[in-house]
Amino acid sequence: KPTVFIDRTIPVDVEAYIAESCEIEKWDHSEPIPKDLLKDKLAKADGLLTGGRKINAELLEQAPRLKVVSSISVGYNHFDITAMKQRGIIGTNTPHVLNDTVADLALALILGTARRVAELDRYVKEGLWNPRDGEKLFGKDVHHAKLGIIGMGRIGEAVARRAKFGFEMDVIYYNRSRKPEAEEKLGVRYAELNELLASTDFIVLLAPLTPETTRLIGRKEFQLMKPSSIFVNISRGQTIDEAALIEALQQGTIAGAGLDVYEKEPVDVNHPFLKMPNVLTLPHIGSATTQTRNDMAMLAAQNLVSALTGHIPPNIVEELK
Ligand code: 8YV
Repeated sequence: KPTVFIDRTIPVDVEAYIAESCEIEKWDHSEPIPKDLLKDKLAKADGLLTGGRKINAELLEQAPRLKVVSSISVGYNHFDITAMKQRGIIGTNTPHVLNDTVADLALALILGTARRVAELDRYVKEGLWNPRDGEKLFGKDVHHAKLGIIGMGRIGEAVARRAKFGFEMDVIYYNRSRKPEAEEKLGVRYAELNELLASTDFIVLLAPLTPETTRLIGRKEFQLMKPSSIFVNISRGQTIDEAALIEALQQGTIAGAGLDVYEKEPVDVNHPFLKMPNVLTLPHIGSATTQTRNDMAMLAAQNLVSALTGHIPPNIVEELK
């Protein structure tokens, strides 16, 4: 039987599924694994089931038997594609099963930031509510507003569907390539990035992290946005210039931000974002529901087992196909 190193806490039924055809070495996610133990487990591993561990040449050098890395994530920026390709190692991810859960959270960030939900929840709980507050409590309308989606992949389409049919928003998108089917079925319109940034009330960044999208949104892009606009990032922290976002928020270049991802995670307790009432800060919970994480773990296990039992896994990442 092939040996699999499970580098992540996974549901018992998923582990049982893997155990039907593989020997299992594991380490749960609660504590960082000691270096010498990681080395020992990698040395035995034909397959690796992981979350966000950096899969680079240094790690692969310690895993001479490795044939497949199966990530429990849709993003795979932690894969060093060149190093994996050089060693003929298959890399897989878990698309589709998390689309709706992540899209729901994107809408939560839009609504929560627009109507100041976290800020005003604290306000009530701190006993500050004054019936004469009036417009001090006002937020921004989401219904019928204009939404710009950067990255019209599967999750982007799920966000557009919610925005169009749930909140009657006018939705435009920017993407590396045009999406005529999405335009047809969802009634969304393509726009060049600068037009999208300058003309929308809400901007949601959903592009995967690649060399091309690293710091895609920086000072120039924030300065194109309307002063009343709200920026939402649910992709990766590195797709923006975080210092430029801090400056834009401090200078009122934009009205607010809803963030689930950061350049450094966990975000530092003294980070400026945590002191800004107009910034909603969530701890990278895009896919974090029980059902979705179980579905992701099972799909990752199916990718892993199929690769180790002579089949072609359904979700090999594009660059390693
Ligand atoms: C994972 C993520 O969903 O799926 C992704 O790309 O952003 C992550 O949140 C999570 O780490 C589960 O592995």
